[in-house]
Amino acid sequence: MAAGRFPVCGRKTSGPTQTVKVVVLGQAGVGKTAMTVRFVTKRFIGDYDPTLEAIYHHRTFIDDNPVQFEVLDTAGQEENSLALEQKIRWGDAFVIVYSINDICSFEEVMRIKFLINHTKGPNTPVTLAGNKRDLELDRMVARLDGEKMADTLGCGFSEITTKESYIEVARVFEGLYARWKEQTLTKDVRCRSPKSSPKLSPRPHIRRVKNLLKSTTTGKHLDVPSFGANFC
Ligand SMILES: Nc1nc2c(ncn2[C@@H]2O[C@H](COP(=O)(O)OP(=O)(O)O)[C@@H](O)[C@H]2O)c(=O)[nH]1
Ligand SMILES: [Mg+2]
Repeated sequence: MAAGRFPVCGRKTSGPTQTVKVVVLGQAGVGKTAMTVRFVTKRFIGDYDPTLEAIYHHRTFIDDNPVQFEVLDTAGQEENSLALEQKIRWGDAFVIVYSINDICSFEEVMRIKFLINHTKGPNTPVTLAGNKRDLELDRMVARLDGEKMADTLGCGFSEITTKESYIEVARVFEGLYARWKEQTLTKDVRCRSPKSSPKLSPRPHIRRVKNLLKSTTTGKHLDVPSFGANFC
């Protein structure tokens, strides 16, 4: 991708583009699609086909570094563990979404995290997002319970309202990126023997990702350009 396609923020950029593959997981109806589209376009769009499953490509800057997000928005419907595992295998980092007005969606969090641990290992970067904070009157999950759950599972936590705040949604992805980066750096330091080359192995080419996902999703790829400079 040409560097010139990045929004110009009047800042110097540093380093090559980093690509992070994020999988958005959670029960149907919690707002996964709304959240993903909000992140990518800044807009809140009320209703989506609940069976929609797609990968969104989004380029942005975080701390002056160009970052390419590839976000797999899962449908989360009647998902058996095996199908879910295939999608988890594809990702580098994960957002588990529940809805603060739906206790069942909160109970699902544990199962999803267990699957991530099982498939990718316990140190995989994960963040928990309690969505629909604007529906305070219908709240069924206390904020404290969300925090406790995140502590127990060893992941990040935030309560957000996708409907009312773009910035809260952006922070979820930004925070997850920070976790992923930290994790990747730690892994590099651990894996690099004194004699080995400091070169990082290249990330898989996008075509390979498409092939990888052919059997796991409906395979739609939406290349959505950044709308303005998100972090300017
Ligand atoms: N009140 C409120 N509704 C939301 C919010 N986020 C999503 N929704 C609504 O929740 C419903 C399900 O959203 P959707 O993104 O399709 O959920 P998904 O099945 O998890 O992808 C839609 O009617 C959205 O408009 C939010 O933050 N607040
Ligand atoms: Mg959806």
